[in-house]
Order: sequence, then C-alpha cells, then structure tokens
Amino acid sequence: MNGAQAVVQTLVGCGVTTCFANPGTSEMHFVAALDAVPEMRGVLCLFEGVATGAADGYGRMTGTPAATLLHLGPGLANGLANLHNARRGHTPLLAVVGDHATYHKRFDAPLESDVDALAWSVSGWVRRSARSEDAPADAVDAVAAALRPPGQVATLILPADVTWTDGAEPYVPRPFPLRRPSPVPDEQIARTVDALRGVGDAGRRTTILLGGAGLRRPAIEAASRIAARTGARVLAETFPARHERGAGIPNVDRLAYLVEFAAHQLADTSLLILAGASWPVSFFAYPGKPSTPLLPGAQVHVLAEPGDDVPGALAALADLAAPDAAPSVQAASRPDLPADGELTAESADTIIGALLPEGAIVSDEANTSGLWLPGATVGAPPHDWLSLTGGAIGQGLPLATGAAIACPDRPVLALEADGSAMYTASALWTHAREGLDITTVIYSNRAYAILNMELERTGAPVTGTTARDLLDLSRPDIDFTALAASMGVPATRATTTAEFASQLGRALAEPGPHLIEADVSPRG
Ligand SMILES: Cc1ncc(C[n+]2csc(CCOP(=O)(O)OP(=O)(O)O)c2C)c(N)n1
Repeated sequence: MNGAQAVVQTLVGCGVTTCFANPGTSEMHFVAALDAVPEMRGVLCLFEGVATGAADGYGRMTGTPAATLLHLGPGLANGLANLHNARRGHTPLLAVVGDHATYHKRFDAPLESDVDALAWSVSGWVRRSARSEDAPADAVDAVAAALRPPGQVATLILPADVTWTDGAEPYVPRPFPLRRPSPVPDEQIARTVDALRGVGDAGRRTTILLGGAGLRRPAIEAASRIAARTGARVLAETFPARHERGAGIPNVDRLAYLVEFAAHQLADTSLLILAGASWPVSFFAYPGKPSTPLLPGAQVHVLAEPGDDVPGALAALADLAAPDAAPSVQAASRPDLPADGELTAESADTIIGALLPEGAIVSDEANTSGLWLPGATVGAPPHDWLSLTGGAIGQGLPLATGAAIACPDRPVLALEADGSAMYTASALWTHAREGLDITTVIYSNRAYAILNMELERTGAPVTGTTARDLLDLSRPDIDFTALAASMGVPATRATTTAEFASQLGRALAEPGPHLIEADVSPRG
C-alpha cells in the first residue's frame, strides 16, 4: 500500500469517514486513494473556505472530525478564516494539507510556502509526516488531537512522496487513545455552592454564563434547576457553536453582541459563574467604551473550563444547590404569520419562527437581519442553532453543507446575509451536487449594514461618499436567484410576506436544496 491509501484506511478505521476536498497535483495520490477506500466519502468543494467551513459544520453536529484535503500553503490559506471559526468553536477537525515532495522543497517551486506557520495560526496540533510508513500513526495522532477536549483543529501535512511511496500499513490502535473531558473536582463544585450562597444582597445577582457543551440540553436543564432554586440568571455566550433550544428546553438568552447591551444585561451581576464559556469581552474596542461588559469589581468564578466535563459539573452543582428543583422549560409557541405586506427583515424572521420545522439545524449568518430570530423561534419545536463563533464571515453556507452531510435526516436552514453569502457562494454548488436538504434564505438588504452602524459607533470622521460606497452592495444588485440557478439550486425571490411564507413553506416541504432571496432592502 502507498502512504495515501494507508492514511485513508487508517482515518476510516478511526471514524473519519468524510473528506471535504479541494485538491491539487500534490494531493493526487490521496485523491486516488479515495477509490481504493470507498468508505471515505469525498465531497468536492469549489473553494477551500467551503471545505473548512463544511468540516466545521460536520464536527459541530457529530462531535467527530471530518477531514479536509487542501492544496499546500495557498489552499490552506484560502481555508483559514473558517478554520479560525472552527478554532473558536472548539470543533474537532482534521485539516489534511498536501505539500511538495520532501526532496522538491529546496527548489523553491512556485507553490512553496511556509505551510507549518499558516497551520499553527489556527491549529492546536500540527505534524508533517516524514516517511510513508510513519504516516498512518501520524494520522491516528492527528485524529486523537482533534478530539482532545473540547475539540480543536489538528493539521496533518502530507508531502507528495510520503503519499506515493509504497510500504505503509493501516494502523488503528485498540483501544483508540481518546481523552475524555476532565471531571470537575468535588472541591470546585463545593466552592461554587459557597460562591452562590455568598451572593444574595439586595440588588446583587449571580449570572451563570454557559458555553460549549454547556449549551446542550442536559446542561441547560441543570443550569435552569440552579436558577430556579437560587435566583441566578442563566445566559449563553454570544456566539455558541451549537445551542439546543426550542419548546420543552429551558430558554437561555444570549449575551448581546454590542457591549452596551451586554453591560445592561450584566448591570446587576456581582458574581459571574463560567460554565464552558470564556470571560465576556467586547467584540471590538471603541473610543471611550469598556473592553468588558462586566462591572468593575464583579467576581468571576470558573466552574468548568471548555475542556472540562461541563454538563457533569452543572449536574453536580444542581444536585447540591438545587436538589429538588425542576427546570423551567420553554412552552411551545409560534408567532402568527404576518398579514400580507412588504417583506422586511423583521417579518421574514417572524415567518421563519412560524414555519421552523422540528429537528431543524439553523446555520445563522443573518447578521443584522437576524435581530428578531431569537424571539421568533424561542418556542418553535426543538432545534439546533449554529452561530458565527469567530466573527469571520463567509461561514454560513459551508457550515450548512457539513451539517446536512452529518445529519441527512434533519432539515437544515441556512440564514444568510447577502454580503456574507458572497464570500463562499460556491457552497451552493456542493448543496446541489450532494443533493443536500438545505433551504437557504438570503436576506438581501444590499448593504454591509452592520458596518454602516459600526462606522457611526467608532466615530470615524466621514467627509464624503466614498466611505458609504464601500459599505453598499448595490450598483449592480446581486441576483441571487440567477446565481443559485447557475449552480443547480432551484431559487425564487420574495418581496412580500405572503410570497416569502409560501416559498419558504414549499422549500421546507420539498427535499433537496432551495434558495429564497428575501428582498429586505430599504424601499422608498
Ligand atoms: C472574514 C471577514 N472579513 C470581513 C469582515 C468584516 N465585516 C464584518 S460584518 C461585514 C459585512 C456584513 O454584511 P452582510 O453579511 O451583508 O450583513 P449585514 O451587515 O448587511 O446584516 C464585514 C465585511 C469579517 N467580519 N470577516
């Protein structure tokens, strides 16, 4: 067997069965190995940012890594932004990157670059295989590293001659060297109980901030029990990788994106308990505004780090602090369909809340147009919400791709702002090629709307029209229905609430990919 065949066989043996690929010449033996090992599903992505974002979506939904196949430094560089989002979301992900043959590197051929440096910028583990016979064991270490709690990007660099040289054997250790999340020590739980008891004076409050595995149903239920008994408030980190929500699950509001709003949410918080979440910080600095929404002097207590057993810690805390309390679950409720009229972001969000199917996976990159989504969907049937973990836009359509491949029996809804959609629009081609059940809604407001707001907030002096022009997506208007149709995704445009409701209902009822361009541009 050559190195590539042995690596692919090894990956399959380790449970890595999907590879999102955009290959080149140095990866041809890896590509050929996919024929030799049919258990590995190869998915062609037409841009590396689609491949990396899809692997992120897959990892978020399965908890196991998908592989990417990327072409040397430039291919990896094209995929970096979505690897950055995966890093922020603690997604288990295996980035396989091809490189020049070992003996060819010194010739400094045109595609030569510092692959390792690029890889380290987003990976918690990087290794370059030196010999074909070592590559399978390297692949095992890579998968184990990707799965190391709470999950991370592991990059395996495969020089071309390592993949083509014979003499390699697949290698799958039994048992697989899997690390489990660290249990939180009893003393730490007991200290948290004490901390909870210490707060309670008038006007002072405890907030439990959930993140990572803390936003899955059992953990949310435990946090809700604690809240019911102690009066603590429960909030979710601002951009969770995966948040289970909807009817029957306790509702957890997210900490706001804008630091002023987040500060308002935390205004009476004197104790913040972190359970799988990081310390809250402002997304950006602004002249004269604070970098954290926490009050000066507020105490921060870490119950569980992201790599700890966060649900276990919350359950243990609930058993001590609230032994007989029940979680307060969200009642089923849906907004009514709005009366017919002009479509706006708000009415589109309301319609999505009215129609969201049970078990849906929502890839949310709606940005400013999604302001009304949390309220509109709070009592919808149970669903998963995936958000923009690292702030690097262009994630939503790829993420939906990976989620749909991970969960073929669940409907996927990609809610996309138009500017963000254009970064990785070629994901639509993969939606069609793979026949994925993804309904994409494009909120076409023909602007980088959030940056119009940020222009004001930063106080940058605007003296002419050029600045605003750089934030405007008209002239020409983008025709998303033609764009989608050109890549094999049936598409419609809605300008009224009635059109949007009927098009969304139809798209959700029919299997396969669909796109609806929701015209929410300001009129008049
Ligand atoms: C990779 C990357 N490039 C650029 C940005 C800066 N940025 C933040 S929001 C934004 C525009 C968003 O526009 P759109 O997706 O249409 O959403 P809207 O603001 O209109 O709701 C840009 C360019 C970013 N966050 N990430």
